[in-house]
Amino acid sequence: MTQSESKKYSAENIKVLEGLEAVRKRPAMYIGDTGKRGLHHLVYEVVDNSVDEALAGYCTQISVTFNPDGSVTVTDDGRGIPVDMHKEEKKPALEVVMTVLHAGGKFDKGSYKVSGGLHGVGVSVVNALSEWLVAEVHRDGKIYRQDYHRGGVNSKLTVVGKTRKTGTTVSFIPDGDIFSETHFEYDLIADRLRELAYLNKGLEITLTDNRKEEPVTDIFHFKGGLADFVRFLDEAAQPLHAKIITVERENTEVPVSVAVRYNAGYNENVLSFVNNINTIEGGTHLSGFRSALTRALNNYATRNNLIKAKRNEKVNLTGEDFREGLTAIISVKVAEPQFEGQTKTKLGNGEIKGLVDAIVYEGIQDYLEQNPSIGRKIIEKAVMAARSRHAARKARELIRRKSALGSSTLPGKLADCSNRDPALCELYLVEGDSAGGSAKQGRDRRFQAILPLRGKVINAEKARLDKLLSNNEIQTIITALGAGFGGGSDDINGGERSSSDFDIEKLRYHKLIIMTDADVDGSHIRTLLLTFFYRKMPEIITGGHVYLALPPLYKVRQGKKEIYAFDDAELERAQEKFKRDNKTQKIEIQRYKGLGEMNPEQLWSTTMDPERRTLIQVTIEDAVEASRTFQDLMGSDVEARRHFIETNAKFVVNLDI
Ligand code: 0RA
Repeated sequence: MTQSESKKYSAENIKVLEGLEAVRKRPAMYIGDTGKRGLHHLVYEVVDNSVDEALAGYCTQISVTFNPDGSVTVTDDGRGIPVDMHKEEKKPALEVVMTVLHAGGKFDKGSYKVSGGLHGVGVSVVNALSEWLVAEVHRDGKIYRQDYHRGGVNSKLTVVGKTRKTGTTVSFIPDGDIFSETHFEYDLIADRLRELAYLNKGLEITLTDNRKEEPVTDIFHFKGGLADFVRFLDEAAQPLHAKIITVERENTEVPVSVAVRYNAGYNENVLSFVNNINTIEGGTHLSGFRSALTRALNNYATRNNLIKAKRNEKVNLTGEDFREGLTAIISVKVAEPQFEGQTKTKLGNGEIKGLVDAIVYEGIQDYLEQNPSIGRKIIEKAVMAARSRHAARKARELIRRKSALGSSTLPGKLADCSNRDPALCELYLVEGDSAGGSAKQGRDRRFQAILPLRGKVINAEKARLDKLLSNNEIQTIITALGAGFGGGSDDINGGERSSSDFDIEKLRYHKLIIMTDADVDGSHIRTLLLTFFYRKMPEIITGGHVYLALPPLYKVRQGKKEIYAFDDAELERAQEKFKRDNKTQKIEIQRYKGLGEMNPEQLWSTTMDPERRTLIQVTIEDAVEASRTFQDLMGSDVEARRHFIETNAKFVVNLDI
């Protein structure tokens, strides 16, 4: 290289760095945050590129490996990122892809690119946020390699060997200057890779952890695609029909793939994806699917005269009735998706609704004609759902009539607070009358309300809606919250919105704090409450209104000094501190078996005083995991439930992020 050439090279290099420097300055703009989520997003970004190559039909295997040095390696057997000279940039294409922000688009292969959300920011962003990154390409019989450092090049593109294969390997180690956490979590990555393998039938994805002495490997490879995904989601459920209904239309502009199965339960579990992204907020593809499902099933029922109404009864099957016990996945590929909504996970493209509707309608209709026994079972179940819906409406109206009379009909057990601004008010849902009594005495009555729960909380996963609504504790909670219940159905028959429908704007407390004993019964009640909220008022969880109180497990005392310990490690630390301070005096440990053992002042100071308490916010990060977790715990499968209760501690961890 001549003097001037090298100058020019470095000058261009600086220009490159300017682009990626923006990424290093404001990483959150590109990957959401610099914590655990953002860190894992780096891996997803690299894997997404390989999946794109698979979608284009050139790659069948992807592997992800965690290395002992903390780096991660992603390999695919695609065509390999091109290495020829890029005309405008005058650099190898690979280098451009790795060092120029948003260069990926210039190599558009006509596959389904993603826009919006955090996906598709480009592998150069990963490079920018890595202490080092190495790219290796197998192509044209040669192995090419280039090294990078914090987004800049560290070596020229070099041929390092010969090969008969094709493919791309990217290894990188996240930059500790950028990320607050640099440890990749196996389970988190495994969940996403498993999901990708379900969504891309036949694609084999291998995950390996070489960081421990005993390496761990999982191979995700599903010949059944979405049908296998439905089976996985419904592991703990009792299927209404063994065979899974599938509709697949691959060779069109908007490929659509759907898998549907009904189970004996009452809940709806529908996941939707656009270009492999989980559209948590739904969108036009989901609307199209729902309306097609309702119409296809209703037409089938009418045509085959399957609705057997009793005397004086009018059975009118709505979308809601066809969603009871429904587990379904819908996956579409859209060339230019418009993502909307709070979390940019709602598909906005209007044209997709009709397209999906037409494909699904025809597919389900064909399927039912060929599988009449499945059709009959589904209609029978929907008819029962319709009957239950009518009974539930009556129960709901009863609740509405009660609450319409104003605050004088607030439940008698509720000790309300004096403040009327919901944003400042908290409701403690307390297990048992005795703890409820202490909480009432210990609270700050200006903004803390107490609702003791005495009876059994009904299992929202197993109970029919009408039964759920006739349960005392559930009625009390609904009335105390003041936000109504149910409604919001978008079925084709117009829905039945009424003033008793759930309306989060009317929520009387913006913090709902579940306070239960730290024992099996306590965790059971807590889970039942969370199941109810999750299934019937998910808005209060996604709105961040639900919390768990964390009462101390121990009181450690030496003379007049007391320390509360919230776990065993804290207990140990407290004992050590006392021993250090005073070797001779006796240390007493009291283990709290229940909240009721604390007097009002103790309950206030440890668990209720906003200055000193610890609250755990309940969020639903991963809808797939959450629905499985709740099903495992609360569904009708006894073995799964036992297993769940045995590993109960994990439950809180899963929910609270
Ligand atoms: C652009 C063009 C071609 C392949 C790729 C990109 C490609 C990118 C990645 C990222 C990870 N793995 C990848 N594999 C391929 C195809 C060029 C050609 O051979 O025609």
